[in-house]
Amino acid sequence: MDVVIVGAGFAGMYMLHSCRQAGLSAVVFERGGGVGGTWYWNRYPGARCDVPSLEYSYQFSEELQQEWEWTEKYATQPEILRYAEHVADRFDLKRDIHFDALVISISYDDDRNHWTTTLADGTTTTSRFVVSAVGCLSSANRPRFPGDDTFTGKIVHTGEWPHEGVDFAGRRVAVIGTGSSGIQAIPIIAEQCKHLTVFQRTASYTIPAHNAPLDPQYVRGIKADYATFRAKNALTRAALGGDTPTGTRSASEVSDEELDRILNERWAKGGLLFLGGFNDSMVNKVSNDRIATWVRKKISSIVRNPNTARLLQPETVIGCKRLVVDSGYYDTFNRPNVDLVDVSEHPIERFTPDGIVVNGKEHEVDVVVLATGFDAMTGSLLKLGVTGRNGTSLRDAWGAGPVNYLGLTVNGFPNFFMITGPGSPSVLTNVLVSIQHHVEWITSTILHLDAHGHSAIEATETAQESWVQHVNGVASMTLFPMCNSWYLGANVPGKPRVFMPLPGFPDYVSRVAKATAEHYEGFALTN
Ligand code: N01
Repeated sequence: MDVVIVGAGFAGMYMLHSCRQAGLSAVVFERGGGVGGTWYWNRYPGARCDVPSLEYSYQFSEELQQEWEWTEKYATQPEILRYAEHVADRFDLKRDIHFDALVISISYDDDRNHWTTTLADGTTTTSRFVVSAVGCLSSANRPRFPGDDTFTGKIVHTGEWPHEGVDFAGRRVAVIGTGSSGIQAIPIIAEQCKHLTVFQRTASYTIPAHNAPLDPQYVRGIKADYATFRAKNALTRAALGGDTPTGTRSASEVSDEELDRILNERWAKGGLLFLGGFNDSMVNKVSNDRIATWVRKKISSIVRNPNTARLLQPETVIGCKRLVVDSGYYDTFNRPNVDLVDVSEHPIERFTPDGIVVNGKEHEVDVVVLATGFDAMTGSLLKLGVTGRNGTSLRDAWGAGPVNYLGLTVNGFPNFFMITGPGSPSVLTNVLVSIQHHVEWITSTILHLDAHGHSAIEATETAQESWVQHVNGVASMTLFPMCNSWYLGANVPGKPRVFMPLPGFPDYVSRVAKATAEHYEGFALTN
């Protein structure tokens, strides 16, 4: 094979298509039973994308983007999975995808300059190139609790949701975790179950989605010139929302009335662009504090029980953990069948056969939903068992945190590429846009190597050292590192604390273009 691709989510699917278009032989190994990646696994009730569907979609085929009809502003998980299936069928991708194919090791052979990928069933495949398309949020973080093996009810994780679904009717349910997954699932589970207890360690800031069916006239308008719509989005820092310009003023300078007016407008519009009402929300602590205070007041105006309202008000910088986009989350705590248990000071002590004990009190439940997130950005990559030159493992090379150049290649791992790897904007963008950028760069780089008689490419040590410094430098100019987020690896005990994604898509794209134009500056190309 020319290329082995790991993962058949949106990154792996497009990588396969792009390889074929370029005349390269390629095969995909996917641990799941179908395409769709994160949308294949995350089938929990309420799962929905927080990027508008007209943006969270491929743009490599004009026919595809014209023919596919999204029904809602924010697409549900089933609809996105149908879209992934449609793309796989339309471009006949499945004939080169092996499903239920768990990769257990990927080893570089120094003498032959090729990679051997081994599956759990012992099958091996050799290839000139390997592309990791494993996704940034695909390795479930499943904390263990004392006694959890004695619990007689059901325990499910949002990121590994049972395909047959979970019947909550008449059941007492616990949700542990209040990030995006928990916050999406909680309102729906509350409607379906007898009683819901939410165990919250850290409150999140969440902004209403104001989801609605898509207006056909609006869709026609976008489709009439989809290219311009896409181009505008790609020029924004997060590669999304080009039609909603960022405010030009500092939140620290406007009057209380003006602040209130702008934030009310953004709240009414809803979604991830809430912080874009001002030009310094994520770089100026004074501005950020004013916005955070406004949101806290908003929460207390919605939640009727003052103690619950107080607990739901986050104390952290707003936006340093990913903002959540919800449908009816705060209002759910006004329901008589929903309780909030604060586990910040008194963590979950243990599970019993019948429930969960916190601060000496047992909460009896039948089902526990772990909405406890992911070993983000590096978890799935490191599970691949990648071994590069001289038998060095990626796990060892990244012992102190991920080190690479442009988030694409690693020194000592020739011809191994990552799509949306750590060190690239990835999770701080509309990831479909980042995926397209990486896929197209990888394919054109392979073609460049072949055209110029090079057999291998990898990052130089110097380039990757300065790239890591660059990523840290950019992150430290923002408020992102100010709380314990998964961006920093802080949610997984023992994980090195390094800010992994790079803020700012357009600047990143120009840096990649410049390095490429300057004869692949920062990469070593060998004959
Ligand atoms: O995971 P999270 P997620 N005891 O890590 C808590 C994307 N996504 O799956 O904050 C008690 O955000 C943990 O508490 P704390 C999106 O990028 C997108 O919700 O660590 N609690 C936290 O509250 C998102 O950011 C979409 O103190 C424990 C929660 O579990 C990312 O995925 C939908 C605990 C985990 O929150 C991850 O979101 C869903 C413990 N031992 C996800 N361990 C959309 O597109 C962890 N927690 C809309």
